[in-house]
Order: sequence, then C-alpha cells, then structure tokens
Amino acid sequence: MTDTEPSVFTKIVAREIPATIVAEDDRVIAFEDIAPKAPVHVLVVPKTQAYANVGELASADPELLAHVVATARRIADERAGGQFRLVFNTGEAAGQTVFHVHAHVLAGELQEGTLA
Ligand code: DGP
Repeated sequence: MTDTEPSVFTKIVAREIPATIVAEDDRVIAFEDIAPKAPVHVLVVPKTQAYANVGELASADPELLAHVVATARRIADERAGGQFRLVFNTGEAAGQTVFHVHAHVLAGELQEGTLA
C-alpha cells in the first residue's frame, strides 16, 4: 500500500465502499467486520492510513492510539457490558491482511480456532 493507493478502510471512510458504521469522529471510524468471528466484531480504524500497524502508530502518535482504545472501550460498553478482547494483528505471519492499522473489538464467544 502506498499513500497514493487508498486502503480498503480509507475507501470506507470516503463512503466509496459500504460498511455498517457504528461510530465516527474526526480521527477514527468504527464499523462491523465484514466476516465476523464473534457476536460483536467491530473494527476501530484511525482515518489516516499513515500507519500500517499498531507499533508504528504507538511510536508516531500515542495519543491517537489511546483514542482508538477509548473508542473500542466505549463500543464494548454499549454492546457487551465492557467485556471484550482488543486484537491488533501485526504482520502477515500474524494474520494481518489490511496494512492500515485497525483494532478488532471482539465480544461474546469467538468462532472456534480463531483469535480474530
Ligand atoms: P486483519 O486480518 O487484522 O488485517 O483484519 C482485516 C479485517 O478487515 C478482516 O477481519 C476483514 C475486514 N475487512 C476486509 N475488507 C473489509 C471490507 O471491505 N469491509 C469490512 N467491513 N471489513 C473488511
């Protein structure tokens, strides 16, 4: 992915791809995962695609990372009584497929054999 090539999540931010959006502000967007692995499976995504993964985000903009986590917590409060898993797949070998940093918010029983 390059800066000139919008990621799939940037296309969702731009409403070029439909998604079930559950929260949005000037810095982040949250929407239902297209292939849910649990009864609650929401992705929380910084609107900028400048960071490929959580490590890059943590180094460059810890305040934005904190905002991603706070947004995840609020969604889990609303949908799952605040009991949730937060997963950042980092790297292909760890199952990352979209290299625009995103948090998986998972609640309820996970599909067998999956982490996210
Ligand atoms: P990861 O493996 O951590 O990179 O997760 C990427 C997630 O993004 C995966 O669970 C499926 C989800 N996803 C990919 N494309 C789309 C899409 O077009 N719409 C939505 N809602 N989710 C998508």
